[in-house]
Amino acid sequence: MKFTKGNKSIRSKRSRAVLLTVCLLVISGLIAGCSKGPEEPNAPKLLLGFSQLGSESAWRIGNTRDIEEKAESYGVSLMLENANQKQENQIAAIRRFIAYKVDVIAFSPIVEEGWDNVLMEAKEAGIPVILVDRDISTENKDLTKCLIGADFYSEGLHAGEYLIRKADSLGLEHVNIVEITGTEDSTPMRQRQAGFMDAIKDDPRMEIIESINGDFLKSRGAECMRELLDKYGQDIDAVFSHNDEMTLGALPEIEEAGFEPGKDMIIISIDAGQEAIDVLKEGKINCVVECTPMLGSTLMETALKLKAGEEVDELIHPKEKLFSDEQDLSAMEPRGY
Ligand code: GYE
Repeated sequence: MKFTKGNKSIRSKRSRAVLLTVCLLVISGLIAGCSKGPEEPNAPKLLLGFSQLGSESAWRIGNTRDIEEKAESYGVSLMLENANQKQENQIAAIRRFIAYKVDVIAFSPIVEEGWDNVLMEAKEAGIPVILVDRDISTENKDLTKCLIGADFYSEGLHAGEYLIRKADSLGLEHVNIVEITGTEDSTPMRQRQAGFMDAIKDDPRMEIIESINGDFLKSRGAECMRELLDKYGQDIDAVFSHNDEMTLGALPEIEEAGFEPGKDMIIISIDAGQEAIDVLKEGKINCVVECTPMLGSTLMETALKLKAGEEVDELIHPKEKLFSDEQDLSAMEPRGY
């Protein structure tokens, strides 16, 4: 468990501070008849338990870093646990947060199903829960307070709309698409796929010849692409990859098979981390839909509101853009992830 402000010291600091406060109260009460003691100067405003799902991508690493930095700047004491891509580790982390009596729990669920029991335990303990990045699937809507994360459906939709524009500009009559998806049963996988399908479904040129699970990992992106190239070779016109990591794994495979990514095959990715943007500028990727990992400030503000007993918005989507070979990208700011 990573803990950014000494947890053990909090209790002993608290008991010393309580003793001090009591003494000060008695003295000041005796002298001036005053009944209010001073506040403990270094007390954290909030103790937040956050279960991160893993470190599979530049997106995820940027997201963890942003949450750590924002906890620091908002004066929030953060208990951070990394689940290394395992749901059972996330469930165990949430149970530890409950046992520790944190003020607020936040987590990025690796998949959508299977959270009801542990979230019921948090609810019974009276601890509010924030979903970060990904959603859960449950009948019981009041297990969590809100979701702070991207609109994955729109991301998929924008990716599909770009492909239609690109096919128009190249005058393509038929487009064979291979899709490399993210982690099965995760929100971004489900929603990006749904949005993309909806964007292309009424265009008779568009055909998804295969959809394959790349688990959001670079190594899997390479493996999937190798498999697809073996099967379909030059029949592949477009690759829709659910994240930059898998795209960056797939590109060398395409080159090794003797094709020029970005020219012989249209390459579409999601996240828009720095490395993918650099490759987009080189012309090997045609389009990257932005998905921002910078969710830390909104998370801290929302957690502080919940601690104060205030209402919060149920759904908070950050604003996101699309970067492609349709634009002049020479003056782009560094991405920060
Ligand atoms: O696109 C991918 C990461 O849930 C939005 O997870 C996130 C996705 C992101 O591993 O790179």
